[in-house]
Amino acid sequence: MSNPLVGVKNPALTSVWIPVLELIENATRIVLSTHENSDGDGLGSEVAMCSVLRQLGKDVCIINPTNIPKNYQFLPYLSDALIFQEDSAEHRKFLEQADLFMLLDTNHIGRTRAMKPIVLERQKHGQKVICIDHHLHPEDFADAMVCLSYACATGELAYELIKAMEERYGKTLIDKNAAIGLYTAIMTDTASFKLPKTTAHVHRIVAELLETGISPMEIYEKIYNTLSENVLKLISYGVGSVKLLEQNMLAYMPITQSMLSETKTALSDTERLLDYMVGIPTTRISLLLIELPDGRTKVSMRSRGDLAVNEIAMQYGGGGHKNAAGCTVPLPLPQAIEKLITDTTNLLQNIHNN
Ligand SMILES: [Mn+2]
Repeated sequence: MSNPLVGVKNPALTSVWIPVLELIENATRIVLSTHENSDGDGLGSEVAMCSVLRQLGKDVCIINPTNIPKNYQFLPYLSDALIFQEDSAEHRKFLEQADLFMLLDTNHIGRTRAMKPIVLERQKHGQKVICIDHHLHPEDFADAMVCLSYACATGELAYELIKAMEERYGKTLIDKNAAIGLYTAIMTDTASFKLPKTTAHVHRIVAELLETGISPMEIYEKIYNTLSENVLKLISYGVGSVKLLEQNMLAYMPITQSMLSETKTALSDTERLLDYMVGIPTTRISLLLIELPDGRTKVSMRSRGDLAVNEIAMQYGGGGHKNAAGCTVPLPLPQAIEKLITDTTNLLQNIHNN
């Protein structure tokens, strides 16, 4: 297995991609996948890779562990994507017959849920595994892994890979479909080009994508302007339950199962609730705590500056980035709130004392 590359700044990109390019070249049937509860980055990167690999004559199938959120279903190729069912012989066949499994936007194979044991078993019999991601702390499971945390999105790395493929095959591969995927990946993971990793280089990539003729307004409309009356009601409940602590440096929003059931909304409808707390300029840490049906609590965190909330997430088996992380705490909502308030208050105080 190759050594994962983590946090390398300005790597000699072509050489980084050589093991990946070789595995792709030798593959005929390729399965693309991303993490459970997929997002715009994972899905957009799948879409881009699907377009490019099909242009190279590969047999490509997208298989995801969980449903594709409604607002991303407009993306090309996703209407044919499989949502993996463990008991489906057909799904297993697609996964088992692939000679290459390409995982995007997570570096933990467990986040493919029921696909994990099958992929690892097939790997023992020669199926190759590629992992492309930009999160910290990768697991060592892939035959070729490019995990670079300087990247604003997996889509940025998928772009670099596609450029390396263009060079290798001497042809243009970023068509409109690939550009829609990459644009979606980068736009969503940079929170519309405003998070810290949105470099001049990222804007140059986006400029190239726009030159294919894609419409930023149309993509934004489809992904973000999707509020329903139900979601609006959930937002009002959420915003109404925000609490501010520590001189307004810490904000948290509890979401109960009854709020979700009363408003007929789902976990995926809670995605942007954090923005209301981040929008308060005094907040250094914002927490969204969602009561799960099984009694545990899903926690999403955002922070500003040097406050590494991924370290808190890791204590509960989660992870993410320094300023954006998540985990599932094995406690009911009220206890999880208490625990997370203690953890985040300690983090705030440690920073203050240093
Ligand atoms: Mn990502």
